[in-house]
Amino acid sequence: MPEAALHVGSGKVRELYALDDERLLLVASDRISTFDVVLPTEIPDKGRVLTGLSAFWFSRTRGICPNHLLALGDNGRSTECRRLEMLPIECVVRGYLAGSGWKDYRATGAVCGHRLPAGLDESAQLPEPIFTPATKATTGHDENIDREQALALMDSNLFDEAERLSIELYRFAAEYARERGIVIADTKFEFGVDAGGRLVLADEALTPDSSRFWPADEYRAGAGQPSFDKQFVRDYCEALGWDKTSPGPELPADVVAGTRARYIEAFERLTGLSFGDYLADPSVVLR
Ligand code: Q0Z
Repeated sequence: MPEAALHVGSGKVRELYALDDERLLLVASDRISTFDVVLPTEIPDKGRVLTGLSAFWFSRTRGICPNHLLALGDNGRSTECRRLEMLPIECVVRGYLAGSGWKDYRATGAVCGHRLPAGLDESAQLPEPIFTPATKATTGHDENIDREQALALMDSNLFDEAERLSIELYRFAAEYARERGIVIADTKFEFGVDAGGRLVLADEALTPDSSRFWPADEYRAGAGQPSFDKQFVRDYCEALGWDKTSPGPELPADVVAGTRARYIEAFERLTGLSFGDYLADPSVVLR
């Protein structure tokens, strides 16, 4: 951490610092959340895995759209990035019916104004990926919105371009990940606008914290799917009978070790690199 960096924001498991007027430092901690609660036990190297994966995707998707990444920290957990004017919406893409998408579909037959075929099962793959934007809740939960609601918050040309880029990024990553045994059921992108008015992909991208990753070999529509990364944590918390209010439970060593191994497995499957090589030199994900 540079001495002079000013703290400008906290996420559940990340911190944001200002380096100067044009640059931010995004730092991913090893904290883990489940059922919307940050647990008291950390998963060693989780922040490094997510930082490395995000940087890997930024590097691989430069041909689709520019991104905010300027440099990776030597510690593997921080990203130096361009400071942008962020869009007021979360750019969510869904390829499968899960979470609030499944809930909304069951209630109305549509998600964010996208009318879907009748009779789809939970976790079903959609005929085409859909763009399902959400508001950025400062407290509580993001709310799914349709195009018209989004246009009350932002310019229509920027909305259309964010939709097009989001779908293209998702298609590219989902196809790539599927060949490596991971279903990316849905994902959330955040875009900013640079001084020239161009859309730039920002924040973290295509990580298990910003997406639903499912093990492809266990995928079967008609029920909820196990999480690629957090399933040991969820199973442990469910077995405890914890009421899902803060504070969450401490995790035992075997749950920590199993979960850490899953994060590293996701990193290694997707990047084709050994995580040890990333720790020795984080720039390996950028080549
Ligand atoms: C990202 C967030 C975090 C708390 C602002 N390149 C950028 N330019 C301007 N703003 C942002 C970015 Cl990435 C920006 N967030 C989300 C991240 C902690 C909030 F690590 N907020």
